[in-house]
Amino acid sequence: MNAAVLDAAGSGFASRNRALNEWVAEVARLTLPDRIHWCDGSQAEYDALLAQMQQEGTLLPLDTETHPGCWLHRSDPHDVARVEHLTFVCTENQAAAGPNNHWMAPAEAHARMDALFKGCMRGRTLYVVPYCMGPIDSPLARCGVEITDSPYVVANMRLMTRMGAAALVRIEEEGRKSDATFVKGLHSIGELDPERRFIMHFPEELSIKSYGSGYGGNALLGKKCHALRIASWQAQQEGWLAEHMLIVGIENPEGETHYIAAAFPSACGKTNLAMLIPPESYREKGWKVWTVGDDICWMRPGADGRLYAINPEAGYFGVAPGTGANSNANALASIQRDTIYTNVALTRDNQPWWEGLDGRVPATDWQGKPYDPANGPAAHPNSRFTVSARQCPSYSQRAEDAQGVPISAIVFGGRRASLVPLVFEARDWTHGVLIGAAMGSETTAAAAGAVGVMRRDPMAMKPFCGYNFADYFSHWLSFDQAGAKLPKIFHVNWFRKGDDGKFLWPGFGDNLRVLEWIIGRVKGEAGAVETPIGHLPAANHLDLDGIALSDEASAKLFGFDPAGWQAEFDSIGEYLDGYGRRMPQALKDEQRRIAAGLA
Ligand code: O2Y
Ligand code: MN
Repeated sequence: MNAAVLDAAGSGFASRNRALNEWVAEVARLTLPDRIHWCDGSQAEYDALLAQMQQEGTLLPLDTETHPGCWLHRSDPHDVARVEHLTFVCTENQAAAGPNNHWMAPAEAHARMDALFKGCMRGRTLYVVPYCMGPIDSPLARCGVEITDSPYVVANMRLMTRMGAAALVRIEEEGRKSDATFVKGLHSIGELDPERRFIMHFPEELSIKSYGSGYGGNALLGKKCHALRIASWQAQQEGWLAEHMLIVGIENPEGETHYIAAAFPSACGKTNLAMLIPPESYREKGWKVWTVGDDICWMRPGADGRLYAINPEAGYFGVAPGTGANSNANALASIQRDTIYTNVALTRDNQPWWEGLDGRVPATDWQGKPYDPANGPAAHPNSRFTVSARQCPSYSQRAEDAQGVPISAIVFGGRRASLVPLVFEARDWTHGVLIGAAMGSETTAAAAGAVGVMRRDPMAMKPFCGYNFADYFSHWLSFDQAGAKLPKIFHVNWFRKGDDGKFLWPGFGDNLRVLEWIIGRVKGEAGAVETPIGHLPAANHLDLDGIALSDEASAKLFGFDPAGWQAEFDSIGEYLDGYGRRMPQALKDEQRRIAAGLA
């Protein structure tokens, strides 16, 4: 280790948490950075990082008149999405990780990663990034520290989490009460070589090691790695739920707000639903929508038996393409200032651009080349904006509530072109857990790999559950206890297509019509038809005033096809059997009961 590191790790700034100091020193000895910087999360620090990246040419300022405080980062063209095939859960016992995860023995994973990390920060700064997932004063929140050599990651972590001095104080206070409880995340961009890239999780050690990617979920370790993979493990041990869900508050004209948590696979419209703008007729009546979170939800039972939820994040890492005035005006309004854009295109006058943004044309594509439609889309399909949640016009003040918001309904959903109706309701909690476990969806650009292929994605957690899905389903079932006042569970599908291949449901703001029915069911006021797959609304149970649905659309959105569902339940049965004897019997029984009802 060189003198500068010895000085910084040994006698420079250090926290009052010994475990943290020792870990930073140990990482410095391994990675050999030139400098160590402990992040305080201040505006001055953020501004200095941005200026440094501008000087290095890794961050380009955008038009300061139209987009003040906005920047463009272009990632390596081979580093543009999460890499599920390089993402591992490393538990002592392979069965604990389950068939839903890639597994490696912890000793082997550490050895491989430490070989990659050896000396990798020479010539670089090692940033120590303390962060809190959730409101700083919340008993539901959990802390972590990410060590990274990427200033881009530091800047994004400041937007996405409560990062800096306040988080460090909480880590120090918790450290006084017990052993180190913070999650340790070690990250280096390495050489950005896809052949030398791994994202390893060690749930038993509450730690993460990520090497070789600077992009999104691979590098911002507070997000998918901590808040979902590690947190889902912690949640199982501590009796709560860490879920891939948005949280939205729906305020009716009487001023009553119901909070809904909804799980959709990546890039299936969670951000749009979380920031929904009601149709004009609903706005006139006084309906309002409040955004608590757009991607991750931590829930636990409160003293009254209801589930209470927080959004562990403080910002949005949203998909840019498709974000427009019609699809998500709130997101668009949020990202006019103080936003980091990644892999979007540029207009001639240096404004960000992507497919689905009206009014302007791209001049430069996401790789910085002159735009030529022959080379594909101008913006990368997984290009992103990072912005503080507080900039969203529909931001809910309850997002800061330390106790969380009470959840009235849980909604599962997928991208299904056929079979699955617009909405249906589970008969009870066990049936709802089966609906979540059986969720299927057509894949999107949010992860590397083929797009448009149907895969089962239970509770939208396939890439994110830090342990065996069979145990995860058991954990979900365990919430159904005496005294529990659990939310009702629903399934939605905004993506049903007609024979002409076009979407049958208008989606976006009109999805509020479905949420109104859901809230009506929660309150015992809305009607439904009983079927073997659950309670379905008939078309006249929803407020469809102002939208014209064809006969085909009504039949497919509100109907159910027994033969098609029989085949679907056979496939669900096979899927559950894939988890062997660990799969809870209650879920298998539920599948068999419904399959028998369909036969
Ligand atoms: O790392 C990426 O490519 C983005 S993944 C992501 C980012 C924000 C919210 N959700 C997701 C996801 O894949 O679910
Ligand atoms: Mn997500």
